[in-house]
Amino acid sequence: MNLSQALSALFVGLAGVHAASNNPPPLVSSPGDITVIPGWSLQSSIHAPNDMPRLSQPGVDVSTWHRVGPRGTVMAGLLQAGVFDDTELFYSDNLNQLASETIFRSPWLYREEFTLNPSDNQYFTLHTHGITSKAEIYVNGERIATSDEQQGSYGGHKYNLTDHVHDGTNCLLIRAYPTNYLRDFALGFVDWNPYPSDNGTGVWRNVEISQTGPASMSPFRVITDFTKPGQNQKVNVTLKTDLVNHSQNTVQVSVNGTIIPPTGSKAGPILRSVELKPGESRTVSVEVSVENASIWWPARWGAQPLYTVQANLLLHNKTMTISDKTQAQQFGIRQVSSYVNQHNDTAFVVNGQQFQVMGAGYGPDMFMRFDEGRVEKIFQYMLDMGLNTVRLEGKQEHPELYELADRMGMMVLAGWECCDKWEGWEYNNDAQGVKWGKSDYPIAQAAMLHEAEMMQAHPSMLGFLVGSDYWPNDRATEVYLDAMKAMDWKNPIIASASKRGYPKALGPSGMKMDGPYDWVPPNYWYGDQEGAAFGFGSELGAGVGTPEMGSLKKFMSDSDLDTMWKKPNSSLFHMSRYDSQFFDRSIYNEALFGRYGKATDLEDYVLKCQMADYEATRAQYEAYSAKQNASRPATGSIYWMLNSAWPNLHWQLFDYYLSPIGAYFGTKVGNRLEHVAYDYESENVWLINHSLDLQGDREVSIDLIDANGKTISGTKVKTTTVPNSSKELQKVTGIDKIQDIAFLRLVLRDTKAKRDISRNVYWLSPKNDVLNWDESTWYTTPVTDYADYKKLESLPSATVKATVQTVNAQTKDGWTYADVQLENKSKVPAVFLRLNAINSSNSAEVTPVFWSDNYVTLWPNEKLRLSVGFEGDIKQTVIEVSGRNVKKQSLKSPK
Ligand SMILES: *[C@@H]1O[C@H](CO)[C@@H](O)[C@H](O)[C@H]1NC(C)=O
Ligand SMILES: *[C@@H]1O[C@H](CO)[C@@H](O)[C@H](O)[C@H]1NC(C)=O
Ligand SMILES: *[C@@H]1O[C@H](CO)[C@@H](O)[C@H](O)[C@H]1NC(C)=O
Ligand SMILES: *[C@@H]1O[C@H](CO)[C@@H](O)[C@H](O)[C@H]1NC(C)=O
Ligand SMILES: *[C@@H]1O[C@H](CO)[C@@H](O)[C@H](O)[C@H]1NC(C)=O
Ligand SMILES: *[C@@H]1O[C@H](CO)[C@@H](O)[C@H](O)[C@H]1NC(C)=O
Ligand SMILES: *[C@@H]1O[C@H](CO)[C@@H](O)[C@H](O)[C@H]1NC(C)=O
Ligand SMILES: *[C@@H]1O[C@H](CO)[C@@H](O)[C@H](O)[C@H]1NC(C)=O
Ligand SMILES: CC(=O)N[C@H]1CO[C@H](CO)[C@@H](O)[C@@H]1O
Repeated sequence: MNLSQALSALFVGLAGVHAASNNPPPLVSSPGDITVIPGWSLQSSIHAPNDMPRLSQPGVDVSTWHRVGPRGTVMAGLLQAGVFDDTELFYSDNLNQLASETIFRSPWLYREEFTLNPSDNQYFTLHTHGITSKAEIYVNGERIATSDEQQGSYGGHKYNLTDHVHDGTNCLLIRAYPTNYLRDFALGFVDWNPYPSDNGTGVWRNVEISQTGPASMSPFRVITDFTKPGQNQKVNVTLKTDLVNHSQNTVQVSVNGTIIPPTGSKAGPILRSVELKPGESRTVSVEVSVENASIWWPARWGAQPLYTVQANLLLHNKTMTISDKTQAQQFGIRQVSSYVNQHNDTAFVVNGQQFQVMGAGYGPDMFMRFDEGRVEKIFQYMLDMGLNTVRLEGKQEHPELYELADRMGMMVLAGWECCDKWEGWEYNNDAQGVKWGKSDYPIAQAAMLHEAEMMQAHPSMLGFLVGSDYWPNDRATEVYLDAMKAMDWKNPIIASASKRGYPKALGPSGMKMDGPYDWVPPNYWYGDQEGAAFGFGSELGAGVGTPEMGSLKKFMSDSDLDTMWKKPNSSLFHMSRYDSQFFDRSIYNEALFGRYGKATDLEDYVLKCQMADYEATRAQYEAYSAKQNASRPATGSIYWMLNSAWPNLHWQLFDYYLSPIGAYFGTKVGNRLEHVAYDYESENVWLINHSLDLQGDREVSIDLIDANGKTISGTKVKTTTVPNSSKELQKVTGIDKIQDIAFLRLVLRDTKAKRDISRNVYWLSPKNDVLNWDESTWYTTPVTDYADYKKLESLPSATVKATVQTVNAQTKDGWTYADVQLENKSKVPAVFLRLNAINSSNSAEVTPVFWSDNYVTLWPNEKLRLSVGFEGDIKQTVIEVSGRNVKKQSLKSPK
């Protein structure tokens, strides 16, 4: 279907009323049941009658409406229903064709019928978790919520359905109002990408119906008194739940539950009896003693043991009937705290250890489609790159994200989004968000209560930022803090992601937001200003993340691709939004051509981009790693950004199709657990250790050669490494002797285990980039003289022998693991070798794909073995190898 056909498909009408068909099984049938509305019929209010009471009666024929899943924005629904196709929408500037569609400026209806069998003493509740931007809710012809009550993308509410439901078919109708990011508490993209055509309007999160007896209970909030690991640790776990009496009588109830501990740990029972008077709501605390507590750690530092708690609320009548129950909830035992150090920088502590945040900023899908499997792959990529924290800037997604993070050991820095309505403060003149009025505070309160409840028990929570670019005013801060307190929030609460100001009640944020967001050279990170490696950088990076050719061709037309390299200052639809600073690649391209030479064709351009991107992310993470215990420590770095909401040209470490790129492997090298890094500014070598337990003797080899493979210098240094710290080793000799270009190889070796731990090659220019710090802007620091890598264009060519070895093909889970042996058969270095696994049936890159290393540079006659893992069959996979000065070859898999 092309776009104009798709648009006319939006204009589908409404037929008459028809009799209700056979009743399916009831949605909920026993006390304690809670069920997600399984799907919706979706229609624009323009194409439906305006009579909501009638439309929300069972029996209306909506068979011509779009059938969509349980949660999804309007666009997500239309994509799911096949009205649009994202391959087509994302191609070139096709999305622009929807920009002026008036259909997105009117409300949309989500309607569903379902069966219930209410009986005496049974109570029904509707649970919302946020509807964008706001909604009226109707049940069986009656309005149960106004759009003043049900407001905001994070407004989670409970509505009492008891008097509104009946035996047989019931109907729920939601009228969701269009969204304006400046006016509504929604999920905006600011300058990340073009806005989704519907601004995210709709029932983007699940809606649930629950049934209880006379008394109900809330999910548990979990508090532990754990501070630091010790032996046979005894930990007190406090479980809190809110009980409500729905009946006209005094009821005697018991909270009766169990904790299932991980192996080796033991937890007491949960038992507590209380009397609830008529009209009473009360919070009950149960303290449970846990012996041999299993401690939860971030991925790199240990395991992720999880405890599961589940309880029933029993009525004390003769049969001890269940009145309500909690769903199984996971929690972990660990402690997280933060402090502002003497430099006014925030630092985090996890289980008593200094925790340097190495993170990146998360982008949800542009249409808020949530695929848990995709998020899992994204987190796997993060762990593979050595990242330990994901920052969600107002994109808190769904409970599944936190459960994944708990299981995978990924720390989460959640928080509210910048700009837009969320930061409509009197003192914020940088953004256009409508200033807050009296009616906004209850919306913010509901949002904070709901998100805090969802996140509270998760061990993966590192903190919550109640502001991003700007801090909340005192009144909003009080609203947020009261809500956090009500939800027993024990993790750090931080005023904002910048140092612009702070509310008294919270104190300084200790996080800097001084850029860069656009290109800066590698030596920038070793400076002592702006975003350089000191303190906590809450969102920063050299703006890189260019996809490789295979991905580019999926979303860029030939003319878009021509524009990208032939008109370096032109705007591009697949960069940031049109009104942002980042709509073109002019700063990046000027540096790229200035340092690597003008692009001669598209392939040459993309290859140069990969080198520049690799260099950029490696330097950022290496510098932050190197300075982790400097006199002014680098306490954290959040790369801007991790991934993109749609196929994008920058601000990402892998592309929308999950293809790892130059920026990915630069990050992966820069974050290695143990590593040696070159300091572009001081010309020193740094020894880095991010582990808590690796220590002892190490040997570092430092070798510098020229383009012909001739040695400029070679040194071996003996040293010892200490956990969770870095130190300067010594200066690289011979940098001053570089003629046109040189390659520096650093190898870190564990001499006892006779094993190379880290191996890494830099290309170095006879002159360094020169920064003009005084002319820094919020997004970059200009460069007055560029490093010169132009010699890379005329390197003597190298021959590399490459073979696929040791194949563990198609293991039980369908994954293939293989090694690729590379051998440089030349006397000159083989530079920037890229290995790519291609599916031979469709010529597409296999993703996700996990390479131990990539974009590697080999010394003359050097051998290097890389490993790869991917889902698929090696027999249908071709491994391609190419390089800056190496001809492309395709490897056949061994028989
Ligand atoms: C989306 O929000 C922006 C403000 O951020 C507004 O200008 C635009 O009109 C909105 N689009 C729709 C379809 O409502
Ligand atoms: C843990 O709980 C027990 C029983 O309530 C109490 O005696 C003990 O003091 C608590 N331990 C700590 C460290 O609070
Ligand atoms: C819900 O409505 C029923 C019926 O009117 C009432 O008995 C019950 O107390 C209400 N529940 C709450 C939590 O207000
Ligand atoms: C609590 O539940 C367990 C089963 O999960 C049951 O064996 C026990 O008798 C219950 N306790 C009370 C007081 O009802
Ligand atoms: C705790 O662990 C120790 C050592 O493994 C063991 O001897 C002891 O029995 C355990 N205690 C409990 C309550 O499981
Ligand atoms: C106990 O209470 C439940 C819920 O109100 C009711 O259905 C059940 O009949 C009661 N049982 C007895 C023995 O009173
Ligand atoms: C830290 O901030 C406080 C004010 O919040 C200021 O007085 C102090 O000088 C700052 N310290 C440093 C080292 O910048
Ligand atoms: C292109 O952009 C760069 C970087 O912003 C700038 O220095 C240069 O003058 C621009 N060139 C043209 C022709 O506009
Ligand atoms: C008789 C009576 O007051 N029952 C109360 C039990 O609790 C619910 C919820 O708080 C009230 O709505 C009822 O009025």
